[in-house]
Amino acid sequence: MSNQTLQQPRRTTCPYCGVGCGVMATPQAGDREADSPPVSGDKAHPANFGRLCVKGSSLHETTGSQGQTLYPRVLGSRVSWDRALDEVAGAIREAVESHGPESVAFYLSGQLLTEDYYAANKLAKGFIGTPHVDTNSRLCMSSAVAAHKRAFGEDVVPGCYEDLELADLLVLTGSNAAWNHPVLYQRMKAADRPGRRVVVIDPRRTATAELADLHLALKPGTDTLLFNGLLVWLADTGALDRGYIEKHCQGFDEALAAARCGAFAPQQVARACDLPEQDVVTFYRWFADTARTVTAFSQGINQSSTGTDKGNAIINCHLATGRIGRSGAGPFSLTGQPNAMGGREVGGLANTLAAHMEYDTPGARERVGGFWGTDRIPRAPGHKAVELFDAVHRGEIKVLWVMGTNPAVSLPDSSHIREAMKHCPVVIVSDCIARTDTTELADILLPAEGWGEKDGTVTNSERCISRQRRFLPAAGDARADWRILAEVGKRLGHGDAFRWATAADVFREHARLSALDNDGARQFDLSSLAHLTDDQYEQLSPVQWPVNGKHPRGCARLYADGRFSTNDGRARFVAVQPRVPAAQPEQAGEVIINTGRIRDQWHTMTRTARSPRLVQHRSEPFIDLHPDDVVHLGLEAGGLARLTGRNDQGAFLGRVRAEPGQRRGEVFVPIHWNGQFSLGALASSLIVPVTDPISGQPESKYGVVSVRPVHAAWHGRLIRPMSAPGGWQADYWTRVPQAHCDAWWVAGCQPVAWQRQVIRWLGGAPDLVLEDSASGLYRAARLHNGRLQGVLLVARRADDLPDTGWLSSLFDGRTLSDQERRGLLSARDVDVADTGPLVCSCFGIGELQIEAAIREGADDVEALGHRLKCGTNCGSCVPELKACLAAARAEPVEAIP
Ligand SMILES: Nc1nc2c(c(=O)[nH]1)N[C@H]1C(S)=C(S)[C@@H](COP(=O)(O)OP(=O)(O)OC[C@H]3O[C@@H](n4cnc5c(=O)[nH]c(N)nc54)[C@H](O)[C@@H]3O)O[C@H]1N2
Ligand SMILES: Nc1nc2c(c(=O)[nH]1)N[C@H]1C(S)=C(S)[C@@H](COP(=O)(O)OP(=O)(O)OC[C@H]3O[C@@H](n4cnc5c(=O)[nH]c(N)nc54)[C@H](O)[C@@H]3O)O[C@H]1N2
Ligand code: SF4
Ligand SMILES: [Mo]
Repeated sequence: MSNQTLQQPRRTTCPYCGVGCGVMATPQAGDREADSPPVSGDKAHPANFGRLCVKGSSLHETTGSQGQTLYPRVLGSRVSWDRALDEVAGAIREAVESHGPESVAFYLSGQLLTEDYYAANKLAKGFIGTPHVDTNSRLCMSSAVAAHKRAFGEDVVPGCYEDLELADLLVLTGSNAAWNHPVLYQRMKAADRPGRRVVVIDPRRTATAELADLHLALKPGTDTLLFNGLLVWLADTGALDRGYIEKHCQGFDEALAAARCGAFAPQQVARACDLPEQDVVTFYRWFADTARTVTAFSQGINQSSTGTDKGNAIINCHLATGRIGRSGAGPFSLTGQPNAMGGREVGGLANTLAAHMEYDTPGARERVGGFWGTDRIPRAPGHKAVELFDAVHRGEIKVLWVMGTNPAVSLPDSSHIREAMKHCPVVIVSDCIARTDTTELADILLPAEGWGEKDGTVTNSERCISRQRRFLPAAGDARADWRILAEVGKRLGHGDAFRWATAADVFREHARLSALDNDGARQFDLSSLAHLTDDQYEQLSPVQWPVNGKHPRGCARLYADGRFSTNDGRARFVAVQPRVPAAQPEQAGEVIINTGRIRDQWHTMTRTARSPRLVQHRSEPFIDLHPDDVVHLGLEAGGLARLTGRNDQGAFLGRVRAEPGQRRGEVFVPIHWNGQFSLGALASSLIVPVTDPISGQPESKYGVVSVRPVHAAWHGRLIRPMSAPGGWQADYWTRVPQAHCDAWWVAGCQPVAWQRQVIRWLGGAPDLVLEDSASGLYRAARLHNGRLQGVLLVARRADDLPDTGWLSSLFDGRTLSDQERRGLLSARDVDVADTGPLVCSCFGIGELQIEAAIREGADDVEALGHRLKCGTNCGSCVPELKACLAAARAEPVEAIP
């Protein structure tokens, strides 16, 4: 056994969602291209107790250095670090001298570690003196942040994960936790017991709704109406906690009066939200009757032009019933990114200063300036993300440094964003992945260390700080983001302020700042961690802030004593007037667009698409519509359609899926595909930059678009070795990365003379061809020295194309056997059975296997799990297993002859 395999696994934290699961990973000394051993869940971590979802358990498939940013580049050419850092510092210095500090801007990310984030905030606000530092958390959490601040006086999530298990009523609104916070969802599910109820509020019937006793498929954007109605119901049915309201809160009468201004009786609410009245009443009754209620909310609440009000309408109901900071009770904002919370702690948002101190907190500017040793801190907040890129577009920003985010894909109105970056004199991009839609726009590209290569901390949704630990050597010359920032700080003449040797040094400074003059006014206080030794930092166990004299081991629930972070210690009710999105469909063919996530991809796919396992669950961009809409809009399930925005801004081309869980007149599209993976399937290109007036968060969940069928004359699959040259063209394509090759799903609107064109597609003349022009079938394969160089499969209908999993496996460089050659054009090993489309990613179980098991008597999910193991790891395919079972029940089992 080699030394390598004898290495002890290291504890680290998953770099994806805000659940923040602990991961065990085995160090790789030297040769990182060797197959990394699979990661596993950390049984000791309080977020997951050993569980991982499919994204977490595929992490080892995403760490190879192929495709990573290896070296710094200036205008495309590889340069030394010295040169790159000189260029960055030089550009910043010049911009500040010629145009003032406000001509420099930073756009950061909730995927940076706290140490990176702290360094960026300190360099920008403290030493360059620009207020224009914002982050992708603006698109994600800023409405929740603003709601917390309005209600509690500080951005605090009062509860913890255990509350989601203890709650007797669990309300999940605007959250598809089954797919987006899977391990937490599994915890909620495992906590199921008689009497526990779950309400899911989401216009779509999602996988999460499987857990629901009541699903409220409300009209998009109407959450405030629903919760305002609830507040009135609570008041009118004697369900208020008057004592709590009087002792610990302010502003109740105004909030109630505001709620009474709109539609508030269940019947009116039902009409306005487009829900059955009985369902509204049931929800209100359950809420009124259940002391232990948690309302968990996510992007269906935050990503709205009224996101902050939606958040406060929810919090109002919890304050009114005194259900906050108690076990099993509270409003619970589910954070998206792994370190969205850490970024909020350091002050990464443009409107905050540092360590939960605001620009307008009396004395804060001077206090932070004194601590950092600077007098350059700006006086007022800077631009929020959408405004920031508008300023870039207007030419006001001369140097833009984008770090750990892909704004060309994720910000609304992506063509405007791309134009802004193209025209910006100097765009610096730090990313661990070389080719993204944003790195393509970089003048200076900096290789950042990625997960596994870097050291630091992240804070999850329940305020739990965990260590991310290095277990891989850096790819190429990559460096940690905080180091890059510190080097630039030094070059700008601020050596003293950036003299950190390790991530531990940065963390201690961050912890000391949180403690500075903190007499309990700010809950965010890490004073007990300010003097960790290097060793203690290395060993740091997960801990929930605050971590201070009062709570030396951290604290699970805050505000239990009813004392909030406001000046007078009272929470604030916020009077909210319901507003609904302004744009409405008017013309025939117009529908409401909703955008969001799928189970197995992470955002812009830079990392998750590197795992062949993760591209199988949904392999191409899709458009979900109600089956009735598919018919009356003249579409075809399995066919293609194009969405276009008003004024022809943006477009989305994807596969139509008839989805009974969609409301009529509304489509859902995934946010993940972008220029690296598809032709024109950029959801954000269809989102107009309407933002919440308080938080500045874009309304990414809502827009009006037209939908039209795209009539394809043919559909195809092209499989080529990785990075094979192109030369072919199609009206539709999506790249489906495989382990040893690339698969392209393609379609065209005009017939193609394949005999002539095939050379372009396969990079040479085919060796095997099968053609049936009557049925539109064409199949060809090319070999070189017995090795496969390309396969092209074409059919008139997409449904007639075979699964290509087996073909893809033949590109591993082997010389094909006769049997394999014989199977090429039928796309399957002639001796092995086809398993059908993948359902369970964890165990690689396909639909045909599941159907066979059902025929053999497996009659529920447990029985399927018993036989095939499907659904027994992360559990996120359970809804699909249920659908297979339901479909089988609906079919006549066997006709008796
Ligand atoms: N697999 C996966 N997991 C992820 C991520 C990922 O990219 N992939 N990203 C992470 C990040 S950063 C985030 S922010 C979270 C997001 O996690 P979620 O918020 O759960 O994710 P979304 O799919 O964006 O949106 C949630 C739901 O809001 C619903 N919705 C839309 N409009 C409304 C409305 O008006 N009212 C209500 N009540 N609901 C509405 C949508 O139909 C959708 O089902 O996920 C995290 N986890
Ligand atoms: N229409 C629509 N738009 C949305 C949303 C939506 O629901 N609908 N959701 C919004 C939300 S909630 C979010 S969070 C955003 C997410 O959107 P983005 O932040 O743009 O998406 P990611 O793909 O996560 O981009 C992260 C980038 O950082 C890189 N990276 C990873 N680790 C590191 C590191 O340690 N250092 C550096 N320097 N780089 C690193 C990755 O390779 C990747 O390129 O999208 C938002 N946009
Ligand atoms: S639930 Fe989130 S944090 Fe946990 S393994 Fe999955 S993606 Fe990672
Ligand atoms: Mo997010």
